[in-house]
Amino acid sequence: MENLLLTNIGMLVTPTGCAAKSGAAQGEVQVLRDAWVLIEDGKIAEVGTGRPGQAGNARILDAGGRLVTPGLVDAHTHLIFGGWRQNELALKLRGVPYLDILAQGGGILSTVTATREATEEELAEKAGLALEEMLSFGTTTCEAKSGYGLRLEDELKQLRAIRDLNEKQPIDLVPTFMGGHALPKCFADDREAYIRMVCEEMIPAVAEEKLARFCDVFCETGVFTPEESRKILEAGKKHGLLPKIHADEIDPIGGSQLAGEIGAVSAEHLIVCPTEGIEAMAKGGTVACLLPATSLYLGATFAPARQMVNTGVPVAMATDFNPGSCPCLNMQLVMNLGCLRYRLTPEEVLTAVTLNGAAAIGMADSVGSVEPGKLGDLVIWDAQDLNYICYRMGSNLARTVIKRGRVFERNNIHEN
Ligand code: IZC
Ligand code: ZN
Repeated sequence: MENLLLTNIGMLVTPTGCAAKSGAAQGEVQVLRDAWVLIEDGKIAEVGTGRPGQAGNARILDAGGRLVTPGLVDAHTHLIFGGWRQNELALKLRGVPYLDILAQGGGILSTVTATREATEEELAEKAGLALEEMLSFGTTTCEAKSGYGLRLEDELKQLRAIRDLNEKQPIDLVPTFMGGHALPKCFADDREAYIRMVCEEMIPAVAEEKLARFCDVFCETGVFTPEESRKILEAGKKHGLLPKIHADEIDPIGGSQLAGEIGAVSAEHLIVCPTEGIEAMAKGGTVACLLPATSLYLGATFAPARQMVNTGVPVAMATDFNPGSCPCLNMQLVMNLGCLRYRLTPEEVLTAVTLNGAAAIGMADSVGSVEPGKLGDLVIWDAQDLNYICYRMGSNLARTVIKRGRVFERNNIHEN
């Protein structure tokens, strides 16, 4: 693999360390001016300022005095699905709520039908296009959930598509099993039977084939109760799948409290998270993975991010890319909303979309900051400083994306 010396960095801004940052530390980032980064064998070998040492055989890339940050970590996506749901836009405009569309057999369940109809290759090909676009926006690591199969063979099909994609394209993918995403129609009269199937058939099979690192569940009114969610997450734990939970997205039914109690690695959404939930997460060491583009898309309120930071809960932010509540791949929009709607500072936002995102998916020891030993994942921005990328909106400011030392230029994101 070619080594790379990135020179003439006007400003290198990065959080530091291999663990999530909370409280005041979330806003404390390292700023190096006139910096350089040496990447060897896909990993960061050295970071310095002033004149770089010998480049050896490394290719030299001049950053032109621009801003450089770590590659962005999108810690929450429903990447693998068949079809889209543009038909729901008209329903939304008529005021039909998200959970009503689901209760009528639409929403997630319509994506389940389309996903069951697709082959593993078709799912991978479609998701591959999404990943190309994500890379062009600066995402270099991405979590990807199953949860549109809701029966063994189709959940495995989604997770195998993720495994295949992980080998075929540059973004590192972290797979999550989410058989607990919705109750399939045919189990409407026997919820317990479905939950038993998730716990006793799907989770063991997923673990056996090593297809996922995490187990996630949608704890929500009309979907899974906290008790049912606990059962699924405990079963996952028993098989080595670390717990994550969709909590307090629409109704505060106890998901965030459960997250803290069972030591979930992350809790997702948290739009209507109560104070007790925030305190439970702080105690349980749970990362709050906030999804502001979903709030925007649902016309909902925004999660109490400032209260979380003040209470010592590390805040991460991600896209929630999915065909229903957030068909968005752009982490730069997420950063805008982090400032404008959560009122976080650009520094807190940067930590949320890099190091804390990495911690939310168990990757903080290898990505999320620009430091020796971590992967050579960086973005050169069409910007002079961090404020600029949080302030501009609707453009793609990621000029060059570097993934494990490979260089991808914007304008059709070809490697060169
Ligand atoms: O397909 O609607 N919230 N799951 C929980 C989603 C949104 C994805 C979807
Ligand atoms: Zn989600």
